[in-house]
Amino acid sequence: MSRLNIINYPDRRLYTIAKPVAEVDARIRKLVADMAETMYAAPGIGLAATQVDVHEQVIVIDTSETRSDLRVFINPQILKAEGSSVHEEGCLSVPGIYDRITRAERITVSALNTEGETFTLDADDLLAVCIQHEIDHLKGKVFVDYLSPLKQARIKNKLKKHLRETM
Ligand code: K1U
Ligand code: ZN
Repeated sequence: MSRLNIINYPDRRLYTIAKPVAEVDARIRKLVADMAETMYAAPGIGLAATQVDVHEQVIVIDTSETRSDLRVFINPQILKAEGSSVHEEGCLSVPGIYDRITRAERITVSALNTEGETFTLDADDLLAVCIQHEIDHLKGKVFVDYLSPLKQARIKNKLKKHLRETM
């Protein structure tokens, strides 16, 4: 397994729309293993392939306390979305920035697993938030895009300043 480099906002590559995976093969399983290693090391509770500059529809998530419940979603699709709730979100591509985002409270998602089999999952709470956040990445959307232009400008300045200070 290898740790992958995570692209930082506002890199334009984060705005690429990911293509569906044509075949779940050894290459995709290696990508999943590398993404899981990268997510656990970061540490994060989710990671989309877009964030590691691979523009195919692959997501890994582990919202468990014990960090022992890896979930993999290949070609995910939200079949149903109900209610709305506000949750504080962060993003490994936007380090140090957290803000409140409104999303559907409960979702039903279908996807392929690492064997290429279709499954359907009902999700709520943090898992539902995380799945929606990661599917947004695959669509070329970052959570800060939901914030006001003023907040977005402040975040870009903060990240640029941080980059200057660490170079
Ligand atoms: O997509 C990402 O960048 C991962 C992101 C997922 C996420 C977090 C919170 C709400 C929605 C989506 C993160 O994992 S940010 C880091 C984080 O939240 C966390 C890290 C370690 C332990 C617990 C949480
Ligand atoms: Zn993110």
